[in-house]
Amino acid sequence: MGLGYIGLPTASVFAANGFHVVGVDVDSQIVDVLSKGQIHINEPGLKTVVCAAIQSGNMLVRQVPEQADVFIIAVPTPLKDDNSAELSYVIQATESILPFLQQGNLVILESTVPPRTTEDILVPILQKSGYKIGEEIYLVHCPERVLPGNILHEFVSNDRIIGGINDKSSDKARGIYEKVVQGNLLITDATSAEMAKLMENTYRDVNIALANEVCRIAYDLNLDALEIIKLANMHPRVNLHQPGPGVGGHCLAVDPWFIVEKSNNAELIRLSREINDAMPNFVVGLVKKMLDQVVKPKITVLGVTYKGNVDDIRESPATEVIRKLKQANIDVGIYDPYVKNYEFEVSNLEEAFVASDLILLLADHKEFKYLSADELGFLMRNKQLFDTRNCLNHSKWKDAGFSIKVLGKNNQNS
Ligand code: SAJ
Repeated sequence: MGLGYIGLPTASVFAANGFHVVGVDVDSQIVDVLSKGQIHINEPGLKTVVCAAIQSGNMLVRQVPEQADVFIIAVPTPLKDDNSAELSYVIQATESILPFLQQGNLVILESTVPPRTTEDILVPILQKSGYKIGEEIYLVHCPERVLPGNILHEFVSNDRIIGGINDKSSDKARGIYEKVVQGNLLITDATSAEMAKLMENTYRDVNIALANEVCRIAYDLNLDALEIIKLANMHPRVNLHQPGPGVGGHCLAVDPWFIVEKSNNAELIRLSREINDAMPNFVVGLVKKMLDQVVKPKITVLGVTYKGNVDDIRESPATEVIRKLKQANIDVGIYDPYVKNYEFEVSNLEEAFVASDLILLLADHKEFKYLSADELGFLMRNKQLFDTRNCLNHSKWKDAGFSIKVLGKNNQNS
């Protein structure tokens, strides 16, 4: 149920391992695209696995569910405006399988959800089938843990948490996942599985907030935050993450709020979210300083996705950065080879760079390493580069006459 970033790889990997899979998505366009042998997601290797699954006959795509032994729910759980979880897709998907449930079926919730969702929301919905949940219908939360950009590998090799509403449910789910997962299968209860999943991304979000705070403190103290983080990380038990223009994507920027929603004690978790959400504004402040001598400035934004080498713009900090630049009457040209449909116009390389006063790199796509500093500098009015991901070869850009700023490296020209 759900053929998105998680559901589609999940469906096709099960099909590749000999399962008969019916991939269901309510979006008719997605079903059309997949039926034609195309895919709607940019993920390395995925197209090959999906095409093979469909051609082998092991995978069908449909808009409505049908009878099965196992139902896997992998639909989105976005944030509502008040930062609580929007569970309507999970609820609709669960309700839609009710007419097809048969005794002995296993229902697996893979979507990331606030703690207690499986017990408090899914159990009552499934009870409407008339079956005893846990005795006649089995139910587990088995959170996905794969990294966008490396999904197919991690799906098979990562350890997997299986949280059953009872032992029988966990045993059933273990029997399914052990056929495709090479990592360990970690058995627990449903609510612990929900909370453990959220803590994985919360750990990362809090750690990045700490790195972003070091970055901001370093500006106060005239220090190089990247050097400080590098030195601190030489200690065997320290692993500070990297500062950046903000934390995006559908995981780190969202999941910690699911804990905040459920407990007033989630103070550090809430503050970390706020620190990371403030980074776009911090970056825009630095950009304005770099342009304070320029009349009617134009900026070239390189990369608008939430991280490099993916096409995903969900919760991307770039959107907030661009919005704030435009509010400050700064003309913005955007170049991103991964993105076509975006709320702001994405240009070709030349249009994005012509008469520009500053390059602002926000996502570290691998293609950016091969840009010609000389040719692009020739198009620009002022040659300034602000690399917020510390990912370009700065000496190449410096040789082409650019002045360089790296987020966290304070004012020094490196
Ligand atoms: N980021 C930083 N500094 C860093 C690392 C990341 O600013 O040092 C930013 C990135 O630029 C991006 C955001 O954080 O905007 C999130 O990127 P990410 O690569 O950390 O994670 P995701 O969201 O692509 O995938 C995460 C993964 N979780 C963990 O590594 C704990 C993945 O394994 C999960 O399956 C996924 O969330 C998910 O679906 O929950």
